[in-house]
Amino acid sequence: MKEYLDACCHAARAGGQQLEAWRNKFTTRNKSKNDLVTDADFASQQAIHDYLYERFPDHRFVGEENIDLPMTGNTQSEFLWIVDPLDGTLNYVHQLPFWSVSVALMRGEQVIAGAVYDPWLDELYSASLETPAKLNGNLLQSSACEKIEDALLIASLPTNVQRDSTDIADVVNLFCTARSVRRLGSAALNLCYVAAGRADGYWATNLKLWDMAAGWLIVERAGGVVTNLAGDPIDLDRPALVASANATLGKQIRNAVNWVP
Ligand code: 2AM
Ligand code: CA
Repeated sequence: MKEYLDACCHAARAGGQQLEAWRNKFTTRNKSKNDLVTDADFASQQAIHDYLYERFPDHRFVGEENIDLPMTGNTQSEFLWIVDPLDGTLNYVHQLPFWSVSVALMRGEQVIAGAVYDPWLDELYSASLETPAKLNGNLLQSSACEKIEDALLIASLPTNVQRDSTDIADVVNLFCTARSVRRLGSAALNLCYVAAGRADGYWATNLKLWDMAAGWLIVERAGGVVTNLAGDPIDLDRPALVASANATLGKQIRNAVNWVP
């Protein structure tokens, strides 16, 4: 396991180096309205892939950016690397310092190791099934907050959120129930902030696996709880989640977003 965790950390840093290198020269294009991708996303994914391919040529690889890479062709291995080479591209493009690289390794249906790297602050979050969550080598512990009225929460909304959607109704109810709510722009880092006790909970309805695989394990290994909106295990095909510092708070967040006006 140690070599896998070590590889997650190295790969995330390798991606982060590319993001730093491209920070003042990238070009941007729209994948769809308000959904951006830059040269930096691709350079980071390539660097992560090349590093992992050298160490684990038989493993499988899925990254957010669709490029043809040797590891993506391997359908045999039970090991699957799941990579978001730049989580928070919109922030990156606007030079708002809240973006990250997320690298996770799944064996079968289980995430066994993960790392999230924030190049701006040089903060590396990591965890494995056999290792507690750490930030730059220091142990992480989620917060002790058990009351939603005392909680600082983070929420994510879909890229082109609709005015009359349940997402908007739910986030309004969170605003009226929690101490406050932030929308920060990188799901992977949001999860790490719950693990670190910088936020007490995080709610998102429709993430992608690469947004949350590493952060999910990091929250759980820091003592936090991650469930779907019903309090059950997450559906990996369509991850909607509540991550919370503890189960007591998680239930209150779920109640708030399942609220019917
Ligand atoms: P937000 O946190 O600013 O709302 C993950 O890469 C980021 O993409 C999320 O942090 C979120 O930004 C945004 N995002 C895009 N589509 C989303 C969706 N359907 N559900 C949740 N977050 C989404
Ligand atoms: Ca991304």
